[in-house]
Amino acid sequence: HSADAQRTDLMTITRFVLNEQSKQPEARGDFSILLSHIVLGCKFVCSAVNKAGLAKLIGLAGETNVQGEEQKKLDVLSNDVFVKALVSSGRTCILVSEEDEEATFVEPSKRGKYIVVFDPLDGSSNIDCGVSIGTIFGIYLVKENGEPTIEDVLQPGKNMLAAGYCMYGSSCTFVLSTGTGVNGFTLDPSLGEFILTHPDIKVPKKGKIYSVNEGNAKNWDGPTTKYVENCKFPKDGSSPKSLRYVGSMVADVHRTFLYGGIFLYPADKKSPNGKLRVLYEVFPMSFLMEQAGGQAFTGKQRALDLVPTKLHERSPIFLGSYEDVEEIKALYAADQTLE
Ligand code: P6P
Repeated sequence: HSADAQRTDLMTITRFVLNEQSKQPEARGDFSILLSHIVLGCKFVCSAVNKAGLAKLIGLAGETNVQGEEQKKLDVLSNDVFVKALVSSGRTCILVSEEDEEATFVEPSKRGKYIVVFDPLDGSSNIDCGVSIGTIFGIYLVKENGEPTIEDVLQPGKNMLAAGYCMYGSSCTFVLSTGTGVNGFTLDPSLGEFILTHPDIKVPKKGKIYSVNEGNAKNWDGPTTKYVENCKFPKDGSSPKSLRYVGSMVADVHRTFLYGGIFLYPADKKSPNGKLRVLYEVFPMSFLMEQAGGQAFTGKQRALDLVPTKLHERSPIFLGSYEDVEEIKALYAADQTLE
């Protein structure tokens, strides 16, 4: 009987968010409507990404189709879909995308109270070899009721109302937090619905995996070098950690949520602010990681306390299991005292 009950009690993401929002007395459904448009965008991208492999044969996105027209690259196509979905939701006023140099200010007639920062297809360089990629997004409330300005976007990550990502891999997984924990949903293609499959995700307190591009080791600073050294040659006689690095942030961070460990994209001599972007990579993943009981650190401070000054600003990031991040925080603190 219980198996039957489970099969018929489908907790879709739409139902889940409506439940969550019904607990907010002042909620008028705007957030649920916004989220449903983000979910629509992800379903479209999931379908387009899954067809990408066939693109070579049938000339879809990123290839020249049979009429010899250059099809849009998947990341450009995904960006177009998200911008149109978010504008048409009537719930947004400013959009910041990895794909667009400037912010999009929604026309007054379609304006709502939310700001969405997003990377429509992060890791898209991995599409051709079939590695998982993803959409990452964060949601802020506009600060002032007057004319929206870029100042409304440059808010610390701790001001985010919600954040999430959708990973296009062996299955399509949508991970979301609206500030009361983290939940994972898997797309059931036969229903076209995201179903709750990972309720209340908590990152293990300590992990056995470190995730970093060791190819940058020559340029790392002292604390990162020491930390990675400890992962490989533990001083306390414990067994060495495993290295897992996909090179696609959504895949590396999703594994960290489920298996624990630490993901690092440190600063190095070539890129003093690291590579990952603050607004739509570092903040959403840091928001989620804290909601799942983990930590996110920039090498200098709690990642969510960072106040961005430019739209596409970068920051070093160390995020994952609480205790693993504590260790690298201690190494950076010790390094400060030496200066
Ligand atoms: P590297 C993908 O290009 C990306 O933006 C992230 O998804 C990923 O974590 C990172 O860059 C990988 O960078 O320098 O290790 O190839």
